[in-house]
Amino acid sequence: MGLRGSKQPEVQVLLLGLDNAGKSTLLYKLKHNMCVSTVPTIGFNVEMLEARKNGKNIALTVWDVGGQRRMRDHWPNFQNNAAAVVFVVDSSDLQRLSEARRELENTLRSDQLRGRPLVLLANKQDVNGALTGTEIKDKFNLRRICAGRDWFVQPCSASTGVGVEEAFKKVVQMVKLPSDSGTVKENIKEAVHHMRASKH
Ligand code: G3D
Ligand code: MG
Repeated sequence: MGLRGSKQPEVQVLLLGLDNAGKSTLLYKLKHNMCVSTVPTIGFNVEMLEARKNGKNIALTVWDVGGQRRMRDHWPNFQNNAAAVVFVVDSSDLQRLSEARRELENTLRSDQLRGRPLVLLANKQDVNGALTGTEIKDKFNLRRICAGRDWFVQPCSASTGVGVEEAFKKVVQMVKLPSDSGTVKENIKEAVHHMRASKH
């Protein structure tokens, strides 16, 4: 059973990236197709999105667990059941590119995420001077750090919406449906409990 009691296959997607990369903006754009003004995420945002894959309706639960430094320690709690990783990069913030790259490399090193597909979003393409998707791909040395998994780079702008739909479609195309999602709910409950507890 899914989180809302539905029987459709449910896959977990981790939305990661440094703070200010545009994760929350992207999530709300996807969910509501509108721009809302975001505040830095403390804790996490989660949205369930519907999609079709292999002729079935599926539910994608997208976890935006907050990119702030102190939240990054919690990322592993969400990695257990992740079917895919979406990593958002602020392509206009050249000063933090290497920090973003390091963070991505660390994430991909996780055993729990082994072989999971990665969609890298080269966000903020609407900003003058933003690096292109190809430039980010090269700077991040993606071909090397993504050996052994499917990966794809999608340029986008979470605020204008350009490229956002394409990114979502790519994620749907790349995720593998879980053969058994029975334990997913329990693990999520546990992670949420842990996050709540650690806020106090
Ligand atoms: P985060 O959730 O990754 O921390 P947010 O990032 O979604 O909160 O976005 C951080 C800031 O970047 C926000 O600006 C948001 O409007 C802006 N932003 C997100 N995506 C884009 C984009 O594609 N283009 C541009 N130009 N800005 C974007 P504020 O000013 O509200 O802090
Ligand atoms: Mg946020």
